[in-house]
Amino acid sequence: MEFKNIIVEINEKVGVVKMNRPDALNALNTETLWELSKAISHLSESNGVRVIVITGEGKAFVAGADIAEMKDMSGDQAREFSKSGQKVFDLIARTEKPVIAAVNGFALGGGCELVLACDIRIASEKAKLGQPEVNLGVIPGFAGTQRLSRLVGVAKAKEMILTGDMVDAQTALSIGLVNQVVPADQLMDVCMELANKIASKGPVAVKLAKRVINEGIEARLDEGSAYETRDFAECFATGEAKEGMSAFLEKRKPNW
Ligand code: CO8
Repeated sequence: MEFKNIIVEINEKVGVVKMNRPDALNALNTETLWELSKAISHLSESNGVRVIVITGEGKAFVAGADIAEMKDMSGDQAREFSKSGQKVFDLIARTEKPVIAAVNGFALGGGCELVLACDIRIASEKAKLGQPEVNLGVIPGFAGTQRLSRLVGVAKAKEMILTGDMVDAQTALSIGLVNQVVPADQLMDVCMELANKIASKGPVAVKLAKRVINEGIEARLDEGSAYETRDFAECFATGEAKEGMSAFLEKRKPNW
């Protein structure tokens, strides 16, 4: 697919989305958000693609929502912009395919919120993450107040959001904001290896595992456990469980 502000490539079973507005540090304007939404929908519907990786061109992953575009917004326009960004990030969080954030540099404001919407976060040692909105007289608007506290806990989320301070990659790792920190020149290799590993697993199982974990975060333990039972049974209903277990017993690779 051809876009102006992002590049989409498919490498076998992995779809790669590269945010590509480096002159504005990949800031999210309305057009870029729309393109991101189209790219994620396209990759979600592409049968061969099993995992999606999102990264950024240049020194930023995404340095936030586009400040130049937001500056003169009215309250109503800001409400709509917030809603449309949340919709795109919900699409990422809810797509059946796992999404890996390859955080190559600055992930600030809406960029940090984009990272939060992904399933797994791998950071370059050069990455810096933060919610600096209070420096601009605003608060996070793409669900950062909600996803950051769910991921790192209320105390750390409040510290980051109320001070607007960025954290470096090692600090992000220590508070659970990213899963792993790697040298900058190895970031994409590590992310592609991880993506290919997940892509080699049972596709229905991977899809259902993501879904049930997401549902469980919002639910009581007994409700979440019931969702797990539902999806455990579904693995058997699709025949994937039979193939996986047969392959194990026959000492061969499964044919998904
Ligand atoms: N929006 C627009 N342009 C940007 C942004 C941005 N978020 N970030 C950087 N740029 C532009 C700069 O203006 C500059 O443009 P130019 O070359 O034309 O002057 C270019 O990118 C390069 O940036 P810098 O020269 O500043 O690069 P530095 O290496 O000196 O600094 C920083 C890098 C520290 C990342 C710095 O650019 C910075 O602080 N950027 C802003 C970060 C920020 O505050 N992000 C949060 C934005 S608010 C937000 O994301 C809210 C999300 C929810 C919205 C809800 C809607 C209502």
